[in-house]
Amino acid sequence: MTVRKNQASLSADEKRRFVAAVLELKRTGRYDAFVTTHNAFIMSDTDNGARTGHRSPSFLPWHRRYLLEFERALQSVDASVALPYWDWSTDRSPRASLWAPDFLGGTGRSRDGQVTDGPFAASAGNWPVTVRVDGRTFLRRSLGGSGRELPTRAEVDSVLAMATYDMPPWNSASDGFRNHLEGWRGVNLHNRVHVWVGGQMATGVSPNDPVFWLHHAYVDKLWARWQRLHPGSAYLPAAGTPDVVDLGETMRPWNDSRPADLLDHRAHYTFDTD
Ligand code: CU1
Ligand code: CU1
Repeated sequence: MTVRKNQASLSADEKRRFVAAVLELKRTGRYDAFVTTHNAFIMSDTDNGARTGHRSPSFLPWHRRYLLEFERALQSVDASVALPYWDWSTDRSPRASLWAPDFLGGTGRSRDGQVTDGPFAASAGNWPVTVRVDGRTFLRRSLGGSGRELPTRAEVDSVLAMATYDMPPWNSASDGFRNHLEGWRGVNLHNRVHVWVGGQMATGVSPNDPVFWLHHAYVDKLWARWQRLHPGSAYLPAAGTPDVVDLGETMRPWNDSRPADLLDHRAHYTFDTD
């Protein structure tokens, strides 16, 4: 059984194995296929059209399935690997061990944002950014450079307290848990973390930065915590809503996956702590 652990508690060997599996997927081209898929959904997910991955109720189940696909790919390289999660409400500093050279490497240099240490630095030679939105072929970051702080525990709790999953107009203007977690309204949790990291993370090709997976693994964990806090609250909408994925509708690009199939993460993995 896959157990997803807090990245701050990984052993040196667990970090090494995670990084090695990521680099192997990159070497074979499988990694870049994930980046391409994500950017295609970012481009097509709009507030007034068909929307699946973002700005819509299926933001959470879509990314849950997307992470599962990536985790299975990692496990095809090394069966011992699981996705770690980054609790950004606790590990809030660019000096956190997450950003050390033995794991993800640190922030980018001031001149051009280029990450210069760790396994994903351009100088290490194993991380050419090929699926990109501009000409720059190196991983970029500007940790905290946006001038905003990462979300606090109190801000996380304020969003977890919202009892309704989602509501009309089922997009970036909605009230409710999903949209406050996604970050288009209110204190802004998920979107703000993308902006805090900066570089590719602030774009549609955000999975070019491996921290994408650790960020979304934590967003996914917050969904599971919300479900436990609100046992009477269901995924919405239930049925009959144009342009968005209802509870029982299949989700692109997978034709075998409905939100209803993804509500219980325990069928696939558990977390080290609740
Ligand atoms: Cu996304
Ligand atoms: Cu995201």
